[in-house]
Amino acid sequence: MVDFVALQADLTAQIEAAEDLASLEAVRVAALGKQGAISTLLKTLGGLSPDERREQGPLINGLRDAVQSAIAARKTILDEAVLAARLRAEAVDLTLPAPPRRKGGVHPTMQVMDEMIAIFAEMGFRVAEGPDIEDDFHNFTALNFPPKHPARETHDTFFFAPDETGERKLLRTHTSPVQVRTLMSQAPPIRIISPGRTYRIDSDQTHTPMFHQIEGLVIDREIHMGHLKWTLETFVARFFETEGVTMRFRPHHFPFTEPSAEADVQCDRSGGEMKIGQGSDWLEILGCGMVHPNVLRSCGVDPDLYQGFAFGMGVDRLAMLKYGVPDLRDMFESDVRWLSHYGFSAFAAPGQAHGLS
Ligand code: 2U9
Repeated sequence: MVDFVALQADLTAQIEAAEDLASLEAVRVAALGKQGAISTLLKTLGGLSPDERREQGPLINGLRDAVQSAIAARKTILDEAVLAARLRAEAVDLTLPAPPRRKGGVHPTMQVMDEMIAIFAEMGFRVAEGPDIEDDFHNFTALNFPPKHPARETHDTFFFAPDETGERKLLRTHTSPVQVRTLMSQAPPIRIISPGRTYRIDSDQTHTPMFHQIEGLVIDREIHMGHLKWTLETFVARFFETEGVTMRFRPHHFPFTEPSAEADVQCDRSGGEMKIGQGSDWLEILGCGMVHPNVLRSCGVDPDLYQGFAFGMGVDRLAMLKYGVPDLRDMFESDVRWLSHYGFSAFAAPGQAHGLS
């Protein structure tokens, strides 16, 4: 005769003693597996008489149910212990300092752009912006470019495929369309600068297909070249952080200004280092001129009532000059090691509170 009470007590003790899931599984197989003690007992039921079966059946089934429940209860405890151990092992101490990262920074072009904006803002200029994708009218025609001007040719300008109306949009080759849009939508007096990206099919040691410009425009009654000269000399002195600078204005030609000039700043290139405001060399830094009457007319402004001056400069080149970046192409490589060397802190934005650099 099987002692069910003793067998249940023995199996329950083994279940309680199982320290881990593998030991518990071994107890389960020994009791309930194919060859297990309880399974063997269940198989004997078939050979018993109906009376014996009626007596033995509930005892064996009761034993099986009790052992199954004990195993399930123990498994819950062991599962929880496994989870708790894993959580302990994988815990992350959020109070630890973050591992050091490679430092980025504000790109010299953007730093110089902000410096220029700060200087012109102090002089009463407002920032105007416009789209990078332009049309022929705003980029060329309104600016007095003759129909066959070389700058319109496909080798200088990125043109899009013609749309359904046959119009070819383009990537602006200068930020001048911003001034055109301002002139067409606002009445003078106007005093704006337009910083932004510009595009030309040009790629060599000193040119990149995308570059940054700041242009300026002043329109009012009785504006003359004296205003232009004072504005640019004041800007250049502040930008290069020198007391006074000598500038040289050389006659030039632009379709949109008349007269036009290129402006150089006095510098000293001897000794390997460029010094602005002294020496006997000249450095070209910008172009400028009095707005052409045709441009004013194209934009709906009466040139007999209003005049103005305009100027334009390349920001990337001025950033290289001011901060000693030797190679233009590095400016566009997005190399974070380069940026950690030449970049600026995002907390040192140029302005009245900080100074310029
Ligand atoms: C309007 C009227 C006049 C914008 C001007 C320049 C002179 C100039 C170049 C400098 C270096 C471009 O980046 S660069 O290659 N720009 O020399 N730009 S005057 O004249 C305007 C613009 C808009 C309505």
